[in-house]
Amino acid sequence: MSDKTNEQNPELKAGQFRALTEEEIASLPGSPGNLGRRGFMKMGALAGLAGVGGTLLAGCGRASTGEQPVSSKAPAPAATGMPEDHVAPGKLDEYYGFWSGGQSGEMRILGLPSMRELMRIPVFNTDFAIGWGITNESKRVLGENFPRGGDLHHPHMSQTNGHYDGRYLFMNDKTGCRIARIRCDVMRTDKITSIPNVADVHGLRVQREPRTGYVFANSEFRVPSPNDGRDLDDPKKYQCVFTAVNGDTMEVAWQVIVDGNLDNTDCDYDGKYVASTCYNSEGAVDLAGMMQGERDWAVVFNIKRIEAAVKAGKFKTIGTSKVPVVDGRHGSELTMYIPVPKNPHGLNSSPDGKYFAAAGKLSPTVTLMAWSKVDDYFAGKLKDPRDAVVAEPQLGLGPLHTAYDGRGNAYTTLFIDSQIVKWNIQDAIDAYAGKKVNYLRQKLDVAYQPGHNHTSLGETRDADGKWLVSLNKFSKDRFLAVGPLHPDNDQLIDISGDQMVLVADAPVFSEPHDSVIIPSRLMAGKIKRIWDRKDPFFAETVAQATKHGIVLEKDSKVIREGKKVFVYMTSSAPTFGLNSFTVKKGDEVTVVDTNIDDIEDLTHGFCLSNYGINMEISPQETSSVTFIADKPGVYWYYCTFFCHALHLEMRGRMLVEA
Ligand code: RUQ
Ligand code: CUA
Ligand code: CA
Repeated sequence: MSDKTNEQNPELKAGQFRALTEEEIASLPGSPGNLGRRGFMKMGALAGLAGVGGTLLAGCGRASTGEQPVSSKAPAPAATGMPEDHVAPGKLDEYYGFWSGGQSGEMRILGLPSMRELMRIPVFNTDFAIGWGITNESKRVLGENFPRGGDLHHPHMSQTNGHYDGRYLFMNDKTGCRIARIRCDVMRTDKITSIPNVADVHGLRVQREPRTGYVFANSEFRVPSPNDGRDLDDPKKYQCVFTAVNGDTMEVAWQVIVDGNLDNTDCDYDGKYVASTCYNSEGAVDLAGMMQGERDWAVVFNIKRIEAAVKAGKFKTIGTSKVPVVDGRHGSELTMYIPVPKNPHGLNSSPDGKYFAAAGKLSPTVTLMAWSKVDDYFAGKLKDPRDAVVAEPQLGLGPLHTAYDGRGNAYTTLFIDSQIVKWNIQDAIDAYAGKKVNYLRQKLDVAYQPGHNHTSLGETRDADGKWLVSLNKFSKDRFLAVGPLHPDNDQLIDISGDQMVLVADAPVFSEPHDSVIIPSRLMAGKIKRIWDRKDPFFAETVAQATKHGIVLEKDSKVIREGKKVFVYMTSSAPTFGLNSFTVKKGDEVTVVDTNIDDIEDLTHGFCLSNYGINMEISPQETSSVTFIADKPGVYWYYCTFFCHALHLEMRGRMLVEA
């Protein structure tokens, strides 16, 4: 590899990461060095703490009729100077946002506070732009016969001792019953694991302590066990299992059978417990049935006891799966069922490591439970699991998810009220104990109907209390019309002061459920600017070339093995190593292209006309694709990433003999 300098930053060698300078960091919105302007931007924005009635709409009628709140009680900052989310041209964002892409199946990277979309990372979907689902390298990750799509809900970054560690992002595919891992150094999906014995995978979280460790996944839909045609219409025999996956090997470690179902999940900060909400304790298969009980529950899993049970062989397996499955239904010493009203949804641990909150959804309350009481329960010192509850504040209609600022406050989305409610944890605890205190701090109208919310670093010990995003399911009138399908509206809210201040609306394509917000300084130096030739992502392709005596960095050559043809070529702006190659109709052709340019941002593509093939080949990357040359004739391949003044001339011919 040559020692060329990086063209954009001449002081750096190619591939070196250029971190923000102190000066640049200080100039970013929200930086300590920039507090003057920030303070100046704080406007009144007081929202009324009008009484929260105990009335509860039956279901979410107002949401589905699309009725809107009349006015926003919290206006955006006045147009004096630059808005707080303004990131000047050439400046870098202070935070990364890793955004779920919902049923698009992809993950997205945003910059905060600008809310600019920086990149899309295909995960469960196919993507022609980079050839995800087309290249051999991506198919090795996706597996044989992969479903061509997925419903990605919850991205979470790996942690060490309750701090983000920049190694991996993990996420679920609700429809395809899978979890995926993205390598943060190259921002590429590197493993996808299918979860057995489940009908979907919804809630997902990572172990915080001592590290990730386990990745925990919920199945929400109850099905027969095994789901092989037995007990088809006998819902009493349906079940859900909770799953722990080893985040290093991505193998399923163990599963736990539960009563009811499992919705969202989160774990503690001590590595001892993980908890999930259940909204279908009724075991119903219709809407009315699932809303029958006034309470459902949160179920807590005792990780050490489950590991011990598995080790002692106290498990079974289901169907053809070899995964150990333990029984955690009522009466088991592995679990604790804490009654919670009503059809609870989000489950969120507080960054002080003390509490976890279940949002009531059909109850106007959030139920706050203490991990220390869970300790007491498993030690036999607490008889009634309900005594783990330390607060149950009344917040408003349709509480779904709660985020934290690290200063003792919690922020809960109210789906039906279209609001974020800020409340104080200690005051809520005192009120539950009978003191006369107002735990409500502010209600902020959001537009409209929020699902998840997320604070910067709020799911770690480092919660910094700067930003909150409200991931709103409806945008209605907030953007230019684009057809009957509307974008979602992700709103950026400044929470650094006493009052929440709405800062920006950001339209997003369906349907981000969840996101994590991570300081860019934490990722500094961790993200590669060009590929390493030894990268495992294409190691198998390199090994195959070596068997053919090919040195990918210099050889451009065709090798035939019977009806299999291997076409090796380099790419270097603005030429492919092969100007043409010839195959016969019916040959199985494998094109292996290596980008030998080692200049940052100099990506090539290989697109083969009329064959439905395109792939990205970034600097120092090798990409390959295998197809049947089933149409005789001349087929041009051309470069799809603008790489040079003669980019259009970067092309060649595949000649297919009849
Ligand atoms: S959970 S808001 Cu997957 Cu709430 Cu979507
Ligand atoms: Cu290579 Cu465009
Ligand atoms: Ca229920």
